[in-house]
Amino acid sequence: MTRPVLARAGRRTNLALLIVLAGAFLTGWLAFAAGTTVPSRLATVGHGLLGIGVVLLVPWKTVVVQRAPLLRLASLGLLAVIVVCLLAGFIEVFVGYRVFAGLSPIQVHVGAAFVAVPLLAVHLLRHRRQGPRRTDFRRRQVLRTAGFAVGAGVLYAGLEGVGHLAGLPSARRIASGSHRIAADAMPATIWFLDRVPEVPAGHRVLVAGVEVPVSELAARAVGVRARLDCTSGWYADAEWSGVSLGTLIPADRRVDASSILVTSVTGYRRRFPIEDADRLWLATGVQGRPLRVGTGAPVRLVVPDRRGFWWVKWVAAVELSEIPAYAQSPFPLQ
Ligand SMILES: Nc1nc2c(c(=O)[nH]1)N[C@H]1C(S)=C(S)[C@@H](COP(=O)(O)O)O[C@H]1N2
Ligand SMILES: [Mo]
Repeated sequence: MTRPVLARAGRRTNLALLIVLAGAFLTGWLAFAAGTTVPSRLATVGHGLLGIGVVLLVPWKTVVVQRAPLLRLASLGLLAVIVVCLLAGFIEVFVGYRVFAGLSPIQVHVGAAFVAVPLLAVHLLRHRRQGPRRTDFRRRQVLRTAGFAVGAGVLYAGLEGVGHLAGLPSARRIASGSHRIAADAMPATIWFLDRVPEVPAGHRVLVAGVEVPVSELAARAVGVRARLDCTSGWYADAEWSGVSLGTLIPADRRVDASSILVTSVTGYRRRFPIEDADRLWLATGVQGRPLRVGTGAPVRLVVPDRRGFWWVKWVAAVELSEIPAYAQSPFPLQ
């Protein structure tokens, strides 16, 4: 027996779930891309609302699943990874940054989302004939959708309220969703497939065609306060010692360039708009000490207002280029 409100579960439930999942996937990436408060907040709040939207659709989807004549393996797999993804997401928000078996909740969350994509593709191919119909845009449907959105908003606000009252880590997370750790506790972090290299003593960085010894960079360094906000769920405020690229590369040499390409000895690279030169720092120390091997020794980039994956470690070269900064993968590939 199905309760009356759930009796209408069907094509529209599936469609709503698809839209909410696609939106969650997109806002998740946007949250990783954003570096400053307002875009970060918009992306993470949107992501949270959509995640709650998935949970709210569970009763209806359960009815749909119960009616299905046959459950395919890909569909069951999809269900399992979405459950893991949601659980990891809520753990990230309410429990905070923890490392279980070498993985943080966000890493499990993102990993599960990745696995979900091909499974969802198979599932959608099997259930193709469920597209929108003109009747979906009738007043009653629009009102139902609005009611659903309000429900997600109320639940979101309620969960935030509970977090505040109970003093949970969720109440202290910043706009990007990251949780604070002490500067001395910053974990050496690899974006994806990169490896910690061996950088020989006497390393020199090629800065716009000029070889600069690390000792010279260290001698010219000034203090820079910056927040390293990693996409794996933590951030740390620290005092770095570095020299800005604006100081190292005279303005007249920058006039014809569109971007600055910073490459690691590992090949890991990021490209920045030329206007950012004064906000890119070649750092040789942090908190009054030289860098450690895992965290970029002898020299790494410090980029206030950009997420951690922009902070190229073990810098080999800084090049001026005519290629615009947007002509690169939005996220590193190694
Ligand atoms: N060469 C290189 N630089 C890199 C990475 C990497 O994998 N390779 N990871 C980035 C990421 S994702 C972050 S969060 C910071 C982490 O810096 P840390 O190891 O000092 O905490 O370095 C960035 N710089
Ligand atoms: Mo990161």
